[in-house]
Amino acid sequence: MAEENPDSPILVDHRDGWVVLTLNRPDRLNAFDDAMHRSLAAALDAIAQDDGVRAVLLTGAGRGFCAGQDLSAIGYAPDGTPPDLGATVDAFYNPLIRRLRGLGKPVICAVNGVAAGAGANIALACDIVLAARSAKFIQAFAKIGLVPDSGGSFLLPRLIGDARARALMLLAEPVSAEQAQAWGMIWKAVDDTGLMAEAEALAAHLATQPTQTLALIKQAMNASAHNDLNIQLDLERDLQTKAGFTPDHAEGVRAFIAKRPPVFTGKPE
Ligand code: T3D
Repeated sequence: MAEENPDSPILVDHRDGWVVLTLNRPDRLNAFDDAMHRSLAAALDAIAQDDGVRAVLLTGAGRGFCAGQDLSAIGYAPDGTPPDLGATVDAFYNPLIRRLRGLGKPVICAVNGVAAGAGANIALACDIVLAARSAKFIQAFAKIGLVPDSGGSFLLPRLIGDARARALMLLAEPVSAEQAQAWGMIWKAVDDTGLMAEAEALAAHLATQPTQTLALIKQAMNASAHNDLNIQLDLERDLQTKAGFTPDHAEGVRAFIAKRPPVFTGKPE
């Protein structure tokens, strides 16, 4: 998985039990071309298989987080015939959102600068989103005659309500990090200079927590978006059954009784 090349579109930096993934096309505000998609998919798949990685931090190089699709990489035919954009969504954006939501480890997003188009929605698909105070989120799609993708039309109304989501998508107006926090769109706006330290501390903390249980919590939260209460209650029972059999649950209870901090392994057994 290691990608040491500083020119790689995705930088993979292994820390103690967690990984920093950096979108690395700063000249284009980290807009996605196919190579960056492939590199990120490979990194996430490797992380999914690696029991030693218990949390992920996603961020961007340079002054932007991600400007969505690289508009210069959309392949128009020499005669001007437009490409099938749905094919790109199918091949890259949808699998990316599914990878992020389905990864059995928490994904923190440190939005270090502008997050536009698919870049905004990729951030929203992460589990905990911190943003630099100077960052902004833009549902930029309508400005170029496109519809929100990468889960935006699903995630955004659930985060901030229909009225705000609808207006943001129709108007393509930017939302500041502070407004995003106030609306419940993200976890926290953070001073620019403190963003990475705070995000790294969060990732390091999560990497010491009961990883199997965190995966089950993600599962519950993902399902809650579409389940009714009765179905969700049944799901909670099933997930609690699984959590109850994890060694980290036993350790958590032992540590509580002994009045000492727990030492979670994150292992299934
Ligand atoms: O199949 C499919 O492709 C469908 C999928 C679609 C998913 C999408 O994400 S569609 C939405 C695509 N993204 C956008 O429409 C956003 C375009 N970018 C902007 O509106 C602005 O760049 C920003 C608001 C994000 C930032 O503005 P600003 O003034 O801070 O920076 P800038 O000067 O516009 O950009 C800096 C450089 O990055 C500039 O290059 P240059 O002039 O220095 O050589 C600019 O061209 C480049 N850049 C920014 N965004 C993109 C980009 N290059 C290619 N693609 C971009 N999306």
